[in-house]
Amino acid sequence: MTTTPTTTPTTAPVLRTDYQRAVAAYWDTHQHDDVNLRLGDVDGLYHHHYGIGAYDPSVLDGPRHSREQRITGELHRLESAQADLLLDHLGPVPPNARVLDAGSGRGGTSLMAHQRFGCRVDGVSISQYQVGFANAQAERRGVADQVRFHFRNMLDTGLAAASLRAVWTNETTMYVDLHEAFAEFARLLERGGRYVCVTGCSNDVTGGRSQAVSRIDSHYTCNIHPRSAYFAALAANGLVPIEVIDLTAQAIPYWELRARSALATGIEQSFLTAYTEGSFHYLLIAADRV
Ligand code: GPP
Ligand code: MG
Repeated sequence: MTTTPTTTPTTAPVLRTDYQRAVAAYWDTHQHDDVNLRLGDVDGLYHHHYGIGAYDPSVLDGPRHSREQRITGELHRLESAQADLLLDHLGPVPPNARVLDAGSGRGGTSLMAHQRFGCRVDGVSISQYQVGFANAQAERRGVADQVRFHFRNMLDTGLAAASLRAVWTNETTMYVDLHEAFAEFARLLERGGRYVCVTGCSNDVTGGRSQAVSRIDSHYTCNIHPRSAYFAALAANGLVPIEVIDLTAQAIPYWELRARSALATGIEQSFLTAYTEGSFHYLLIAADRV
């Protein structure tokens, strides 16, 4: 782990609950996940989130021997488009600002943020494997002095209060209690700082958790929250939404293309069912710290 002058040592262990230990074990042992490694190999940005936007149908045509390569490139393009959209909503981030990627995975979104803003980026993850992988990517790109990944819990980052211009979570809030997470993000953000959340959430209107949503939870060892829980927890923690975008329709083509790829993992149909039946939404929420 990289230590920095702005992360203070905490005495509390990073992993505090059996659930957190199970989640860390899941990511620590997912080291040969082809769907994420093959996509990341395209340009060295390794993501752990899904894609948005229409795919180019021509990738399904043409020579058979290069079909998978075309699909892989297209899935990766859609995942990077998702990260770009998230970064579009961080507001102005000057090069001397600091930002946090809460649940930073293999580092893709953090590296894109540094590329775009030239600012200092810290990422935290409870998977030591992911932290090591992401720091190696920052080294390879020659930005390890500006983009650093830490084995830390997003609920207790050890970063200084009011030190950050922006915080984001890119499909990671389904692993945490929203009140605990948003309390920590509110502590870290300067007044007027921006929090951006991209997440899948269940639909309060259709009632309890659908079978498709339950399958997604069990596939990833996560706990998808209802839509209402996000807005209640934001409001309770001084985070005031400025924009909410329902990305559900834009999320579907990625899953349709992925279902036709040799990299499909078996969870594709659950996302397609959940999105099309309306029991699950894919949202971007941008909120300001007041
Ligand atoms: C993708 O990770 C994201 C999660 C596991 C969190 C769950 C997200 C929801 C919107 C419910 P990944 O890129 O490692 O998944 P996969 O291996 O399936 O591509
Ligand atoms: Mg993935």
